[in-house]
Amino acid sequence: MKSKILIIGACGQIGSELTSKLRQLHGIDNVIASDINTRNLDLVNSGPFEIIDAKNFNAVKDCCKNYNIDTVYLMAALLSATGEKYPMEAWDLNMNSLFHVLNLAKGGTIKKVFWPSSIAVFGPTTPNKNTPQHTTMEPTTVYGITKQVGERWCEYYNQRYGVDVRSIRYPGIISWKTMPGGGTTDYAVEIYHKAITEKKYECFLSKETELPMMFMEDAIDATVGIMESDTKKIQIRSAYNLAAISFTPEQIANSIKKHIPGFQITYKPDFRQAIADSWPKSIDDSAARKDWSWNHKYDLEAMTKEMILQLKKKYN
Ligand code: AKB
Repeated sequence: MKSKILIIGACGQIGSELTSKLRQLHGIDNVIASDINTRNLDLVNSGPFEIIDAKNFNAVKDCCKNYNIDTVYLMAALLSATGEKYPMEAWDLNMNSLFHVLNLAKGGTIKKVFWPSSIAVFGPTTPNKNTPQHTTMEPTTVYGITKQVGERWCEYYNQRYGVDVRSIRYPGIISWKTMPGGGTTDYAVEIYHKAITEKKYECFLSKETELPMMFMEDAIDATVGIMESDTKKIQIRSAYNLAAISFTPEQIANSIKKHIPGFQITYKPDFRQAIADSWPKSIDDSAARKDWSWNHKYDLEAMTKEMILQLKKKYN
């Protein structure tokens, strides 16, 4: 039997591409996209769409019942930089939306949940090179706190109530279709757009700030991969470390210069520098590779080639 899927936060950076992929796999009418507004019209017009506030339990429940939903991907969240500006809103959205879907799964309305965690669960006391799956986690951002607490709740609902919840710790995600919003890793998307449109970019992180990153196609493969794996393979019910590439602003700029020789980068670190400094430089994701055969395809050079190719078409 085909899954009936609800994506909450479908207009966002990952949600929009996840919706397209799941519609290819499961059929347009089996994937219901939802968001708090209709800001992404291409997405809204591409199949069934509902306006849902993820904080509203009854709205989420009614939608699940009306469409006979069995699987929910909860992609709505306030990210690290926005979360620092609106701490209570970040806590409210990130935690309550998670409780809503976990409780719908606990009550039997839905069967399976995907909830994204993040490298933001780690903090300054975490070993920052090849960060292990199980390690010290003392996040310094509100976003990181919500993700760390969320992981504990996911594991609790799985162990105590048998809820089939699956999660990965996304690094920064780079894509050309939809812009990210409110994250610390957003520079790695903005830089490509500015390289094409202005041949220059002022980076809000310092040139040597190394962070874990991933091309969108790999992130979507990982998301679908963990959700479609046999449940016995999912040994970790908090969230899996996930990695592909790590680079600094200087390294990504050098990779862009191979395609746009006149490109210039300058550096003006702001409040996001402290957030980036508290996160790992690289991640050990061997558990995900072993348990459910995760593998990435894109390195920095392959990603830059694709980003520049697609963005040139878009801006032309
Ligand atoms: C952010 O920068 O806040 C996000 C993340 C790493 O979770 N992209």
